[in-house]
Amino acid sequence: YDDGYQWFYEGRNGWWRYDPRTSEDIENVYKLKKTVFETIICGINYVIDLENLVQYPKQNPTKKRFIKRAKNFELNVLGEAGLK
Ligand code: V3L
Repeated sequence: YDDGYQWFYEGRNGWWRYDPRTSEDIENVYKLKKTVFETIICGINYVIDLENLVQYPKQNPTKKRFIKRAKNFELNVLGEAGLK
């Protein structure tokens, strides 16, 4: 069922919602209590680290962004996957 929780990643002035497929993948991994997994976003391999609540491109671990699990209304949402 859908409990309304979604996943967000950090922008400069707020939070972007992940695309629905990636958000669902993260939620499933979160519920399995797994900590780290990899996924492809826009053709780029990202590491999603649910222990430290960050994502980063596998090839560039310095480019970390915070990620967050929340309901839409709890955050200032900038848009979805870069689209306003
Ligand atoms: N989903 C979609 N695009 C992403 C994601 C993701 N999970 N992670 C990174 N990118 P990096 P402001 C973001 C994009 O972290 O003005 C936003 O979606 C990322 O896009 O070095 O700072 C906006 O489109 C960036 O273009 O791998 O809030 C844009 O930044 C690129 O991948 C500006 O947002 C490199 O990010």
